[in-house]
Amino acid sequence: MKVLVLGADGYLGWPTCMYFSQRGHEVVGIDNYFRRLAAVELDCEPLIPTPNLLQRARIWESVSGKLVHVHIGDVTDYSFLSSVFRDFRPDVVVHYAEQPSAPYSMIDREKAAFTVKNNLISTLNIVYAVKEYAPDCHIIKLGTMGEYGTPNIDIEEGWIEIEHKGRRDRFLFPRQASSLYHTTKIQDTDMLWFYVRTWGIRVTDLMQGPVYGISTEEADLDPRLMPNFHYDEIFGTVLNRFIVQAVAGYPLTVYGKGGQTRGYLNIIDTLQCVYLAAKNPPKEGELRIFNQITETFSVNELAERVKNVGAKLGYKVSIKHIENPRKEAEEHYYNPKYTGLIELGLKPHFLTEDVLVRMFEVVEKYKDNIQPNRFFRGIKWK
Ligand code: USQ
Repeated sequence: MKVLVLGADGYLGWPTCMYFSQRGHEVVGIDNYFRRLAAVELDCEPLIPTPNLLQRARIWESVSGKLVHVHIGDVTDYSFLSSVFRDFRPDVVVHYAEQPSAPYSMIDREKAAFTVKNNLISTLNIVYAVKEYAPDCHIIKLGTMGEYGTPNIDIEEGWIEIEHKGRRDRFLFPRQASSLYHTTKIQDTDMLWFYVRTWGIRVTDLMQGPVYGISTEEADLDPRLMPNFHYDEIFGTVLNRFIVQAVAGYPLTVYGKGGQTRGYLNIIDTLQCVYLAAKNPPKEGELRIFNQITETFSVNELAERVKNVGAKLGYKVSIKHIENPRKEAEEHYYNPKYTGLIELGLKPHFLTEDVLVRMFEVVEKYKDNIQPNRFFRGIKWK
C-alpha cells in the first residue's frame, strides 16, 4: 500500500510510519511540528528528547534499511497538501494532523480558534485532495471516544437505530463532548459523513480512547526512535502521567472524585487497529466507525494499579484527589461497545502488571529529565 501519514511527528504518527514501513509498505509522512513547537512555547517538552522527523527517518533507514519519506509542511495549506497527493497518490491516508489536547483547546480564545481552524480545515483539505488526486483513497481518521461523552445509555459503535413515532432510521450515535478539542472531532465526523454521502468517498473513523505506553516493536530497535512521551498536563495522557509521577515521588493527580471512566488502549494496539483498518477498507460511499479501545477503567482504578505496581518495585506512591480543573461527570454510567476491531482481527494487549512494570523501567532510565513543575498547572475549563 502507498500510505500517507499526516501528523507523522506525533506520539502516534511516528510509530505508525515505522509500523507500515516495517511491513513493506511505501510510507510518506507529513508534519508541521505544531506539537514540538507548542511544547517549547508552553515549557512542556517530552520526557525523552526525540530527534526531529527528518533525523528520525534517517535513523530508521540506518536501523531497518527501509525508507520513510518525510515532508515538513502544514495540512491546512492546500497547495502544499495537494502537491503531496498529486505526486504520491496514496491508497490510504492516516489523518492524525490535529491539535490533540483537550486542555490546550481550553487555555484561551487564540488556542481555541487555532484548534477549530487547524482541525476542521485539515480534514476539509484532505477530503478535497482525495477527490481531486486519489478518489479511491481510504481516509483513516483518528476520532475520539470523547465525541460520545458519558451518556446514561450504552454507547454503540458509531451508529444507532432510532424508532420515533412508529418510524425507524439509522443515525450517528448522539454526540456531546466535554472540551472544545473533542467538539472539533464531532465536527470532523459530521463533515466526513456529509462528504461520504455527497461524494462517495471511503472513510474509517476510529473513536479512540486515551492511549498509554512507550514501547513498540520498531521503537525498541533504537532509543532514538521512541514515541514522544509527554507527562505534562497539556499533552500527557493520564496513565503515562501517573507512571512518571510515581517515579518522581509526586502524588498521583486524580481529578475530583476519580470515577471518570474511559476506554483505554496500549499504543501497540493503536498501531494494530490502524493497520487492520487499512488492510480492510470500507466500501465506496461508506463511513465506517470503530470504537478503538480494549478495556475500560476509572481514574481511581488506574491510580490504584500504578500505586500497587510502584510499591512492588520499591516506589512510595501516594494518590491525591485534587479539585477537578475540567468540567466532566466524576461518577457516571459507561458501557461502550467495542467489538468491530476484534472482529477485524485485533489481538488486544491488556494493561497487565508486566506492562506497567515495563513502563516504570523505561521511565526510571530517564528519571533525571522529569520536571515536576510540568505535572500540574491547573488549566481550568471555567
Ligand atoms: N485525569 C486525571 N488526572 C490527570 C489527568 C487526567 O484525573 O492528571 C482524568 C481526566 O479528567 C479525564 C481522564 O483522566 O477524566 C482522561 O484524561 P486524559 O488527559 O488522559 O485524556 P483526554 O483529555 O480525554 O484526551 C486524551 C487524548 C485525546 C483523545 C482522548 C480520548 O489527549 O487526544 O482524544 O484522550 S477520550 O478521553 O476517550 O476522549
